[in-house]
Amino acid sequence: MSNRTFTMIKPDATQKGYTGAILDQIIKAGFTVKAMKWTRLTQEQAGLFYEIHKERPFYGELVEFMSSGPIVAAILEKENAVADFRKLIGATNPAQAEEGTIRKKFASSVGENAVHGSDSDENAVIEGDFFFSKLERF
Ligand code: FUP
Repeated sequence: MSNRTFTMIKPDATQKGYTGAILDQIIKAGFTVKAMKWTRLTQEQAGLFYEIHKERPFYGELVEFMSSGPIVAAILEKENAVADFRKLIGATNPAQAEEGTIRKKFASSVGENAVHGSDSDENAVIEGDFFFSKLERF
């Protein structure tokens, strides 16, 4: 069990002005920010980040959406970070997300679902390394 996970606040949420409220909920849930940046992915970068989903029917749409506006990328620390963060954000489809979760409150659809959260310790490391150098982590 690792104590770090990786998140992105997605373009739907940044563009609706939810960044502050989402970060507030994350921090109040006990996560500490180890790295953070406000940036925008090119289509190529979004395609690389989601390469694992390349064969899925929604890949093109996902790449288009994730490069459509700014995002906040962050590495978060907390005991049991990956599982606890997945619980905090809720199900991929906001219609199925539990009451009070970030996706229930801020997401509008399975595609435009406000936040990303790593699904394993291994992917948390890969995804954090995609965005942050050693010099950008504290
Ligand atoms: P999650 O781990 O909850 O982010 O969800 P998945 O790994 O299953 O999917 C990754 C991303 O693909 C989701 F955040 C949104 C997108 N997606 C779709 O656009 N359509 C789908 O049917 C499923 C996922």
